[in-house]
Amino acid sequence: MSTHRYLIALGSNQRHPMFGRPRDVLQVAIDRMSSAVGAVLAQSPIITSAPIGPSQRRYANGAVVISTNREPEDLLESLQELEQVLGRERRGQRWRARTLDLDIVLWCGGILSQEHLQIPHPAFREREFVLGPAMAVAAGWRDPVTGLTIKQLHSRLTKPKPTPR
Ligand code: A4P
Ligand code: MG
Repeated sequence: MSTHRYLIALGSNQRHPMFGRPRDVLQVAIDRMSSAVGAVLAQSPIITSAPIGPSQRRYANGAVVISTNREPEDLLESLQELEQVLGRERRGQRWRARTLDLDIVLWCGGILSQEHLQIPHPAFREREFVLGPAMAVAAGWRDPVTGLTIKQLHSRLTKPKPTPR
């Protein structure tokens, strides 16, 4: 059985009745990941970010690099179980407020394109709330699609655009 490395993005913008504030929910999720899924090799600081999309509440976001023998589909299943255990209701509209969202951003195996799972995560290059925390744990990790590192993707996203004359 081989070992895989993954970059996982975490987000929460709703309190959990037992675990508390969004940032506390993320910490519980990270602790559970390390006992139920695989070793957490690096953990970013947890940031607060303005919501993208219809939800009004601010998010707590973070990122981890994990090492596990789970294949991508198995990992997605475990992460979805964890989302459910920590209180996410999988009904209603997309992008509603949620206690926990776990996305697989990158995988050491490169590109995976399946109906229910795309790696790299299709939207991560445009999201500062993913690239910011990811910088802290995987700055040199190269996106297999663009060939750019997380650090390069982050500066591409955040550097001011030249104003047209
Ligand atoms: N899926 C496909 N590829 C992946 C992958 N690489 N990792 C599928 C995880 N899941 C993947 O996801 C829907 C389906 O995507 C899954 O069943 C899986 O088969 P979901 O988590 O149920 O739905 P969602 O989270 O509502 O949709 P999505 O597209 O994951 O939303 P995002 O992209 O996660 O965006 N603003 C801030 N500041 N911070 C945030 O964290 N998050 C969102 C949600 C919007 N705005 C935000 C934030
Ligand atoms: Mg998601």
